[in-house]
Amino acid sequence: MLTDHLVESWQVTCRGTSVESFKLAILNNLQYRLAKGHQHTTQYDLFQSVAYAAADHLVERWILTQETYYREKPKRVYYLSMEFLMGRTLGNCLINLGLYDTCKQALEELGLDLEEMRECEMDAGLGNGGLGRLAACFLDSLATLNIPAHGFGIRYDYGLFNQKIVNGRQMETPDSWLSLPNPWEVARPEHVFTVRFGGRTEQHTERDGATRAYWRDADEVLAMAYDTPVPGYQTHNVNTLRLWTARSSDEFNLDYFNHGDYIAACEKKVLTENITKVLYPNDNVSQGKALRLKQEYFLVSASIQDIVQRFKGDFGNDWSAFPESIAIQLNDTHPALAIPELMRILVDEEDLSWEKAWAICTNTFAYTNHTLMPEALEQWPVRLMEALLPRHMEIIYRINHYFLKEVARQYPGDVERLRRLSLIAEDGEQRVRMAHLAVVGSHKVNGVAALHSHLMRETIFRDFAELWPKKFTNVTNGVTPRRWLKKANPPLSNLITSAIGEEWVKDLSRLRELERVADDPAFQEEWRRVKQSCKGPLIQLVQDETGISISANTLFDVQVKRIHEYKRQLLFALYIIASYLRLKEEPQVNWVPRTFLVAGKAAPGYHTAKLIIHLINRIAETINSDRSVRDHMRVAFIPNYRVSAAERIIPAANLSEQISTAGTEASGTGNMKLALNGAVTIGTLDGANIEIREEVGEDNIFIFGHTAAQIDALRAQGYCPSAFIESSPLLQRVLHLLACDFFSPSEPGLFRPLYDNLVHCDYFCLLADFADYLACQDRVSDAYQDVARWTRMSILNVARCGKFSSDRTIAQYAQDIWEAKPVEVLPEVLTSPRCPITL
Ligand code: 26Q
Repeated sequence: MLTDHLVESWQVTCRGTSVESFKLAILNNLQYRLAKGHQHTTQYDLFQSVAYAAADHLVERWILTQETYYREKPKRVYYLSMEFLMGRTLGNCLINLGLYDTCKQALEELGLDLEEMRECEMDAGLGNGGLGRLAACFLDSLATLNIPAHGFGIRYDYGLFNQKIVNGRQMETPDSWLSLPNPWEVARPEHVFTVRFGGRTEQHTERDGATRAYWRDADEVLAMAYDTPVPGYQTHNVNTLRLWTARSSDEFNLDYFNHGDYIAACEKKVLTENITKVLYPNDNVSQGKALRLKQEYFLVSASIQDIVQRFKGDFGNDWSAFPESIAIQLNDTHPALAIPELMRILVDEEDLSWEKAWAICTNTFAYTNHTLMPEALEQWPVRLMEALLPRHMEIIYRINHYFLKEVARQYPGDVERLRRLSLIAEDGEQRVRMAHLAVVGSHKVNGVAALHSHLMRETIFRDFAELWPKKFTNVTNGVTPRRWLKKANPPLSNLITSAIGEEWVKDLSRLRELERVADDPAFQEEWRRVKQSCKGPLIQLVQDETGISISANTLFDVQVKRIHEYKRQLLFALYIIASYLRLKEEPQVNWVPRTFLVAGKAAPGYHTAKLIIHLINRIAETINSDRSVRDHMRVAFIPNYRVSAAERIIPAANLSEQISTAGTEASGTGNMKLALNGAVTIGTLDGANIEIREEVGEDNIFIFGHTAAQIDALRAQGYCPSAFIESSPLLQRVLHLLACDFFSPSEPGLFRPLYDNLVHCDYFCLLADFADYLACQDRVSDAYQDVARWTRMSILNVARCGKFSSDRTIAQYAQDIWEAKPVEVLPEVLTSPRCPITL
């Protein structure tokens, strides 16, 4: 009976892709899911109704996808990440389903506006920056390429903080993104795993003579799953992002309840659930906080248990099938405890020999490194590990023992090498080197851009690369063209499609066909009109958020990314000050009016980064209120940079600032998004900038500054900024303005730390690159004045950045690292369910 009805409802909903049925679905949701009539309906109610209507379309495909994977038992990819920076979902979901126009029209007929509705959606900001957004782009590409994949992460109650600017300073407020219902997630209370912390270990010799380890007296926390569907573009495959939330377990509190201490029981419950309360807001810095370690293990333990359970459902105890049917990718070292966790389950719980278990592990895991910055490399105190994860610490010691034994065999007597390679750092407090654990426990280790992968082999993993040269590889990052061009920039997408068709959305290399029209005056004219039209929404955003008016008839010079010294927002600020000085002193005939736009969050405890934000805001105030220059330049710091803001800022940019000290930015992905939207890059030879130059050609990018090798040499000679200061009178005057409180007259000494740092240390070599940067900016201005030349550059940037699609990146991971193949969910199966439900 139920089966018949399900089939019937299936067919009804399947047919429901008309405007009429979409309208009906929206109204049904409003009434029956949200219990709202015509009165008291909020914008968010309407958004939810639309979101549910869209999500309902995903559900059939989602179920079918999971059934297909279950039936065909292909190799599955699990992407473990502490961060998934998804942003908003509605627009993307409608685009991937091919229902955008249907939905738009349905809403229009109801007197509603889809754009307005989309603005109601909260960003899912469960990430800091590049690493988290990369994970989100990868999910989109995995689904689009029909690869059976799951994302595993944490469902933080609070994502990355919201940034407010108060009197020029960054203030943080909590991001309570779940305060309103999230229509995309499905709670799975039946999918819970117990995660343990603390306690002690015991070893027992069993009757058969084997010793076995037991982990006793641990505290227990439950991990409960929330699933979000991840649709591919123009495919029926819908993958899953599974996020874990911490719930206290009853057993755990029983003691207190039995003793009648209700409040203590509740306190313990609250403490337990703190594990998934908040995302740590550090980007590229590892703070050794115990709660962060707990979060990492919580993600790892729940995910590995889930993976093993599903494996056993599919293959029983045929453990040899494990690495053939499962690939686990570690997004940096944050989930590296997955290695000892899988060892623990296989050896302690499933009774496998150490050797067998180890072979399974190393053939299953692969590790992506995202940074060479020493302060970002995770090292956890052994003392903390022993207290929190006593059994894992033993396993790590044992891994290290066998590993160092092998090293000693290959390099007899080389004690220094053993010290360098060890999983345990012994200088000062003993610490576990998570990167070493990840390298030893994986069969592949990749960097995220060619230069970064090269430097990785030469620096932090030099000894490992000598030991296992074939383990190390490069997979250059990419971004999803669905979100970062089709969705973020409809005017440009439409123009591109009108010129070359829409194949580019799934095969970004097709953008090359634009080269044909790069010099066509009529096409150029259209291109400029479209680029110009993208500025409107950004102008509005800047006005609303900062009160600053900016003009579309200026060059939009944009630096958007996390605020970090190595990214050198301060160098951008110095250039803005220099431009101001030059304009005031010799009103220049060929100055191109510019709007300088900066956005990005500073980690709350990172004082220098916060001071840089403050400086940029003070520079903005000074310049924007100076009548003699304000028609030639404006400056704005756009608060609360996040995915949805990026989608508005990036399409409007003319110039993309990618000016990190060479050798510090692993890849960058904002550089790719901006180039894909027709911004021309000014940048150093760092990260993926190098590959962008290779693709777009030297004539279509502005490169300046010392190379990574030159920076190295500079530092080796004992870099001293004074020589660079002495040789540039302009630089001296710029620095003087910083030192003499020109931008902080009412707060003397405010920016002195920035000045002192530059003049005395300048670790990131801003002053060494200053002169070349300015000269390069002058070349930019010249190029921009030649309208046809600039337009051609803009078109060629788009035409030639097909390489930077995350589809290409994922295809490479699938082939070189995971050996995973696509499994296409067939649409004809959708219309005739062949899986009768038996009750
Ligand atoms: C570690 C331990 C404790 C607390 C926080 C952290 C932590 C959190 C986030 C360490 C690092 C990160 C983020 C790193 C990151 O975003 N790296 C960026 O990754 C991008 C994708 O590969 C690259 O494009 C960027 O170049 C790189 O900076």
